[in-house]
Amino acid sequence: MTPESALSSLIPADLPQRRQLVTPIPGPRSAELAARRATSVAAGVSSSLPVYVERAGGGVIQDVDGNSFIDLGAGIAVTSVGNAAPAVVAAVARQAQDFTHTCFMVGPYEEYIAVCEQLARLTPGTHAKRSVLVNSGAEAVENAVKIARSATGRPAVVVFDHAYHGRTNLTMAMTAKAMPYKSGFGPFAGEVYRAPVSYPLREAAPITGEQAAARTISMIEKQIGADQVAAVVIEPILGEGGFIVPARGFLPALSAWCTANGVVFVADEIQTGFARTGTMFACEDEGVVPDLITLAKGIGGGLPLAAVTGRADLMDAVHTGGLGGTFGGNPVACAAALATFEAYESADLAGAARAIEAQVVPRLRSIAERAPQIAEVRGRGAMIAIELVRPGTLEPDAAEAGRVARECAAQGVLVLTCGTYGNVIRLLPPLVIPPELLDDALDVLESALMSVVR
Ligand code: PLZ
Repeated sequence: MTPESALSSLIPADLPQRRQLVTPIPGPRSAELAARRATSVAAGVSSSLPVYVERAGGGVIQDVDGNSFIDLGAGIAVTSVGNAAPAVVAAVARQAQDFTHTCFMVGPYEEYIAVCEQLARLTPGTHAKRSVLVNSGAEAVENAVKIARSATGRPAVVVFDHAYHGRTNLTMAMTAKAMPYKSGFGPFAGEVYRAPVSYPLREAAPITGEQAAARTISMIEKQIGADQVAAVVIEPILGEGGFIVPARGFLPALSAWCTANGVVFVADEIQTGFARTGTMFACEDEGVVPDLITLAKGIGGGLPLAAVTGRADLMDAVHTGGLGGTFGGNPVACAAALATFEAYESADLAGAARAIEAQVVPRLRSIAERAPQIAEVRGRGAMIAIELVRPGTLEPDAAEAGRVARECAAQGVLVLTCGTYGNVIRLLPPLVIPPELLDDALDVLESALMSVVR
């Protein structure tokens, strides 16, 4: 199979790849479900789309009223191989027939081992590696911290401004943004220290990546002490914080400092990983080889699975029985992951991500020349952001981001927002999205950005 035919085989054949609205948004069935939801689902859980999903595949989400939306969110960077990708569906069905669960800590099975072998092969670096499989991104980050502390005997964890690492107690402490993630949920875990990152658009004066790293390192040395630091945990492109791409040189300098000081460098590639940024992992862009890498989202074609993969000496420093969990490395999720890994390579989805960048970024840059509220278009591969401000300033405009997202949804295009200031539109399409469909979505996004009813 050529990469092109491998790619099109990931799209369910009977789901038309088009945008089509056949009812008002939300339609009557969605409105009914919204009413049921109000009396059964906790109010703390929110949703971006006002409609309820019936099917999804390729670049399309179909709702319960028969409306078809273009999916520029991929379930927050999860369904990179496409939703209900036929190869993944078949692997899931096969595994579910054999057995759905034994618990790897009770009755181990081959699929778990095969996933760990593939992760060792796919992640940066040729050193000996080990993996542990868990259920969610937050759980992977928690385990990376446990492993780093156990291996180094040190307490401190360094995280960054604008970081997002999850919603569990330890990862809330590691996440930067108070609302909605932390407010009212404290007290938080101790020994978590926040350092400045490199955010080129918002530096007081232009500085290089190396200079930004020196600023970070100086803060760590003065306020924590290098010999107290177990791990530095960083997203190579900061996701929820606004798709912030650190200046070139920042990550390599930070990683080199970690190596020189016996600090475990943890790349949180939960959002950036698995071909999303045009390479299998975002770290590869600058040749950074992390000691540990946290993985989730794109790992399993939509099934819940996550992992910590890293240096064998660090991973194996933990005592027997120190890592685990009932569902971690569930066999159905592992089967899905194995089919998903196959798809990334046979369909060259990293190449597809680069093609998406080539299609989207020049178009957005040309819109930016005409839309004064766009401060910056940035990102890599199929992880692309538009940061919105009050024209002529750098003052974040969250209301404008919300307006654009709502207007897109009303026209049948799902776009997500993000950012510490809530003022960033982010594009995370499935990597299998057909180019014509993506063009149609960009037309809608352009008219939403240009229809300034401000
Ligand atoms: N690390 C880098 O992006 C999840 C969060 C959505 P979980 N990001 C989406 C929300 O509002 O909850 C994420 C991430 C990075 C860790 C996580 C956490 O992954 O699988 O959501 O626990």
